[in-house]
Amino acid sequence: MADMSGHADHADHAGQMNSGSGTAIEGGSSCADMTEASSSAPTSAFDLTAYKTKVDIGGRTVSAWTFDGTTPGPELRVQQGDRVIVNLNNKDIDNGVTIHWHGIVLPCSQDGVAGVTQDAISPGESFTYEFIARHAGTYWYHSHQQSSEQAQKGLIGRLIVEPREDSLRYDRDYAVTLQKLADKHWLTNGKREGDTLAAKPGERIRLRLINSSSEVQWMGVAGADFQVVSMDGQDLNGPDVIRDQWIPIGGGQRYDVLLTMPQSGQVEVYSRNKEALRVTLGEGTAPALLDKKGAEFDLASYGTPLDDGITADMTFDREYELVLGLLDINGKRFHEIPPLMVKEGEWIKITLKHEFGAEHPMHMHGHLFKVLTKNGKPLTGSPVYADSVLLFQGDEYEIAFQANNPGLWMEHCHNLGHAANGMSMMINYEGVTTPYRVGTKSGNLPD
Ligand SMILES: [Cu+2]
Repeated sequence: MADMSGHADHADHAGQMNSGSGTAIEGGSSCADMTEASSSAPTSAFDLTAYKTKVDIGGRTVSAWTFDGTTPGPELRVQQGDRVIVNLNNKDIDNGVTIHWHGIVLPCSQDGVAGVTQDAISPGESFTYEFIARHAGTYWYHSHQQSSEQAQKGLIGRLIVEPREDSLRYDRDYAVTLQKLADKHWLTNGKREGDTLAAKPGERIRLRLINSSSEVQWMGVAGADFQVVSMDGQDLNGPDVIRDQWIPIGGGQRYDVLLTMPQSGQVEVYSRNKEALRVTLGEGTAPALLDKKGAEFDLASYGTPLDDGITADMTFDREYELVLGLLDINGKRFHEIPPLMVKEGEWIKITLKHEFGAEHPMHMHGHLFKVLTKNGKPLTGSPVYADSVLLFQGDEYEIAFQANNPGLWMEHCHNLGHAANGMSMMINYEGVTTPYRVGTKSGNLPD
């Protein structure tokens, strides 16, 4: 078994990026053996059952594939540092299910990728996931077996890791899932006419916006100034108070906003072009809405700089370039794309270029990376640490991470239709193997 010792918690982000969850055995090791070491961490245990049922989406009943009968599934809330144990049962999802803990840095065998880190769980079978929730923040979970089909049919849920100490102060903490169910019903927290959340004048509200759909959602806050306090679960440094800006949330991404309720009237947090994607906070008069052509939030110049020593001009052990096309990476698809090889301890830089086509929210498993540059320029605001970066046509980003979590990790577009068409590849540590296989013979189809 891999040595999992020496993973103290780190408050700072540079430290966070260095807190992987496993250490490779000399001479090679199997992903299947990379598990969380025992410890005295407090335990948060859950049972989830995947099954088909009908759900009420607000005055209308539709078919869905669910965890525990709802979509999104149960919100799992844990404390930072907890040992999270989730026993997943598959009742009747014929082709099998898994759970991928999106954004969580965990041991390879717990990543939930069918054919890479485990076999899909057949009907009547179960699998227990176990990992330490090292990093506080807003995460989510979804099946990573035929994920383009299973996530949109409803096999998703939220995972919130509450910080042991929060420098932010707020009175209410709400998570909000933006969803497209069955490829047609736009839902906010499972409701087709938006959600309404209680809030009193003067209260501070933290809203954790999770885009579980494959399409970019431009979200605006009407009726209050706000701060973007976190992206992909990772806090931003010195977040500016802003107003009337549209935030682009790519598929799989999370943005946490913090706002103070006005002395009278409501606050509306809503999508620029999807009527059903909205949250109404408080009571009274509805606020004036944003100009649809108003300013757009830019992660490259938001918040306050903080030197963590990780920059584009530092020395990297390996540098890779990924050119994103319409539905390919470097002109190739799936296993034709050579994996990015890394060795434990190395610093890796990846240049992502999006030359042609629709937006690509590129998601990396098993690691947090730092966004170094956007379109050739270093970020001028807060450092941004994330598990995904959203590229529009013409965009170019440099990102960096330390190879500190041995395993076999997916790197893919989180427009899951794009992933299912080939925008899916691997980041592989040298010497790490897997006993599992992808393909129609094994039945493991992660997308
Ligand atoms: Cu894409």
